[in-house]
Amino acid sequence: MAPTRQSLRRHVTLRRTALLAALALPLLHADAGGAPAAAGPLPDPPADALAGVTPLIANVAGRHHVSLDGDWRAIVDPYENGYYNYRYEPSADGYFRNAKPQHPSDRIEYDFDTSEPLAVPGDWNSQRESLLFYEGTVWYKKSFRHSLRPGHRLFLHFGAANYFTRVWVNGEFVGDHEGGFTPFDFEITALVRVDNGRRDDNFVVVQVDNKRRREGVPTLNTDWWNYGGLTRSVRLVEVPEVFIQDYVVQLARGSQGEIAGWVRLQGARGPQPVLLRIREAGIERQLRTDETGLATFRFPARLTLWSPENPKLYEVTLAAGADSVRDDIGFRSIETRGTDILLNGRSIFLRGICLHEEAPYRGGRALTRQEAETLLGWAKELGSNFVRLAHYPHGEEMTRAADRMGLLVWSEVPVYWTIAWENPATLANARRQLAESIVRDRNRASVILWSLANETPVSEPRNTFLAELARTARDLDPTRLLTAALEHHYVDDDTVVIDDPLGRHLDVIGCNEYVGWYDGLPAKADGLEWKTAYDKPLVMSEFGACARQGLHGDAGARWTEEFQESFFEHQVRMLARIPFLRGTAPWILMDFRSPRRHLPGVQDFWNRKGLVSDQGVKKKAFHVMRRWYDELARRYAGAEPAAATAPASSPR
Ligand code: GCB
Repeated sequence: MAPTRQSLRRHVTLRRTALLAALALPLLHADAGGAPAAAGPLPDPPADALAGVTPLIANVAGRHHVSLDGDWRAIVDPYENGYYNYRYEPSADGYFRNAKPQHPSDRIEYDFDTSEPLAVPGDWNSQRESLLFYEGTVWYKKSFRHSLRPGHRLFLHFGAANYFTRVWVNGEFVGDHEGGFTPFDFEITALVRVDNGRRDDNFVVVQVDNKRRREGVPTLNTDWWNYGGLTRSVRLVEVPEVFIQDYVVQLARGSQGEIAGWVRLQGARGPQPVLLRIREAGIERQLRTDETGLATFRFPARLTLWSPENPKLYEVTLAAGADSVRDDIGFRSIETRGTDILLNGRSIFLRGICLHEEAPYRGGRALTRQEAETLLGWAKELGSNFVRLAHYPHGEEMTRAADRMGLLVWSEVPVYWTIAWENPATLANARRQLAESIVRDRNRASVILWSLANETPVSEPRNTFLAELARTARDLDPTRLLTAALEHHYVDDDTVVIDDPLGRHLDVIGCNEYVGWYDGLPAKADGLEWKTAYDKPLVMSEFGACARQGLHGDAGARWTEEFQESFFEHQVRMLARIPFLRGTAPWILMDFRSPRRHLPGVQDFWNRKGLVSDQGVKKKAFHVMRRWYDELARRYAGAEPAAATAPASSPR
């Protein structure tokens, strides 16, 4: 018998509680001096921090799954008539029932099966002209058959849905999710009807609402398109009763010759054996979980390290009972020492570029593997070894492609501009999104930086909020570096200082500056001196100027390619003078849609700061950066392993 909505709600709550334990993972970490400490669990994050996080199954693509991608029937519902009755109370007969008239006199005022479809994954804005600016609810429905093997469990997994999502299976509520860019899943084992040969045995109905919310993450105001919908893949993931929920396999922090990590099983009663194999490296380890389903490990290994020059990935397999998972994982170390960033012990300069998750040529949100590779290919042509994935977690195709292509990644959460710092629900939401993105990507060698925020104004409530986020990130991943895109201020006409108190919690200081665009004219950069309150590496995480591709004129004429080119020439000269600079990420690789950009004939709802147009045509400024990056690559190529005069560290 299918559970009632009440019993299911209880079930979901119980399941989530179990996940809190799962996310409170034991992590292998080093002390601030960089010497690897003995393996041991970190204190659990406070329960409230991760409340509501769904039991994320890591690496769903690497498991037995059935894709629900393709056409879904869709109903555009700006007044949420499918959820509320005429008193604006939740209705028992909402569209999630997927009701059908049983008699000619029945009155049912919706019908999924005759409604126009929308493609999943995909945003709705770029699929129908009438939805370009739409912000509100769309209902999605998909029927599916599934033969659940005996002794197996079924999860419904969403790569992402923007922004607030409610999910029902066969008319039963299974859960909701807030946040537009991170994965979530629900167990539906008890709800799914066993296949009896009919195509429409089961149906899933999803309400996706992309209305902006003041208390949301992000909040009301951004500079990117609010693409709504089921923007990433939807999958049924079938796992045995006892299954590998999550794992971390990476170099021990501070080491280049030891692997450390853990595997977590769900559903195990008592200790279980787990096999870890990295065939190419001759590694085969028999592990054993403890009473809670957790196995930790640490052992020496001789590996070819992952780097942008040689993005070596090893096939890693984990097997436990009837379950097994396969992943491609690279091994590298990342640390800081003073103002240096050390990759595999050598000082590097992050020759970066910022990217939005917007498809080249066609526009819109969802990125295929090929589109991710096109964007990252342009980054490589620029001479980059680094990308800033702004301003929210991009799809997994992107970080997987970065792993394969050898691009270091800055990953961030949409804590952008003016968040409701004093609202505890907003903080909980931001922590969940951060946790979900870390849980998804902490086996990606490419990801070296978790960024907590972008251009957030300093205040006590904001500092407290972001310090909490820093703690969440450290708890979930003590091996990567923390950063944030900070603001700066002038102490006199020629001196700019970065001293945001958040810097105390970061390993790498990010800073956005628009000297020569929002702040004076390009030549202003020539006389500026930069100072910092921190003995830490600086990454200039944004600087840029708009140019409409193909618009030419004098270097003094805004919006022309020549103005943008001259802007970058002045910038490069200024940046080259900053002694503690260890990375740059100009704003931005490709022009992108923005509802804030209105200048007719120039912007037309596009932010034109791209170094390439949305059609992939390079602007003149592209070549200025390219030349500088070539020079930097040569300069850093011979960097010796950093002398261990001071301990490498990530202050905590
Ligand atoms: C910024 C923001 C970025 C904007 C950019 C701009 O500082 O971080 O999201 O798109 O400036 O173009 O103004």
